[in-house]
Amino acid sequence: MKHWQTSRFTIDVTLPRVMGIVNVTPDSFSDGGRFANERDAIAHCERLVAEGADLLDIGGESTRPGARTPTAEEELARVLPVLRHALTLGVPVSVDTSEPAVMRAVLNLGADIINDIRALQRPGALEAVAAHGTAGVCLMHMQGEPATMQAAPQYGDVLLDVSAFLARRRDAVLVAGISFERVALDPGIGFGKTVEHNLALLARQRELASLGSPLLVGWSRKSTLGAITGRDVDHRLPASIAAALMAVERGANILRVHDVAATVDALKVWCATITPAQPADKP
Ligand code: 7PM
Repeated sequence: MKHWQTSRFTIDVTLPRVMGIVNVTPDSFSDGGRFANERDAIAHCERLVAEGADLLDIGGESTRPGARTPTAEEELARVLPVLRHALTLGVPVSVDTSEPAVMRAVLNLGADIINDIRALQRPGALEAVAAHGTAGVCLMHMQGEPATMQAAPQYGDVLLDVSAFLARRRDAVLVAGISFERVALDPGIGFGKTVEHNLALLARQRELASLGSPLLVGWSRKSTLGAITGRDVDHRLPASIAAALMAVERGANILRVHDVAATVDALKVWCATITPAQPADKP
């Protein structure tokens, strides 16, 4: 059984899993303050689990170009109340962070997974996860930093470059004492990549799946889908579903999505076509 080991859960990824996105970044124009956002985020966690999310991913640092980097205290003030509630919902919970102080605090509270778009490259991040001892980790590829990464992304061969980076970061994590079964890898769709780079990563995603770790991918509502369809971010659900199914067909194990119910339905159709082996195939 292929699996992803996390603090409280062993996630069976024999069949594709759905990770629901919970955003707790502040809306700088709403003066409703933290508490309205907090209540909304908690309600959103419950809704995603009811819709069939296998995992929740809580994020408190906006990766939008130009967004100001919050302090660890600000990030924790947003994330902790939502995390505390999410941990009662019966599914593994990951926290999207690159900051070692945030990692330590959320792991202390019981977060199952650290999802780091910087692949534990900040000083102290590797050590923070290693010291905890049982948490899962998702290592994502990004070229550059969110503020500037889309300026002029360049690769030799994007598949080979991303694959080599992920293999190298996984090695670093193993050397730090985090076991192989606790690591998932992610090509980082949209993070320092052109439309063509992102599409190559989907077309040749098998090469990433062959690294042997659970493969997590996020195509949900991303701008490449906007470039292909001409749709703005609120009208990218059909495109997101198409990309999600193609990713699964090419070996993705976990889909990071906004629209859980629709993705779960699409995966039910996909699963119905692949399992079990047809009686006629048996001797
Ligand atoms: C602005 C730009 C807002 C980008 C939000 C985003 C991924 C992730 C994100 C992903 C993993 C989004 C992204 N994307 N973590 N965090 N993989 N592991 O569209 O693809 O959700 S944030």
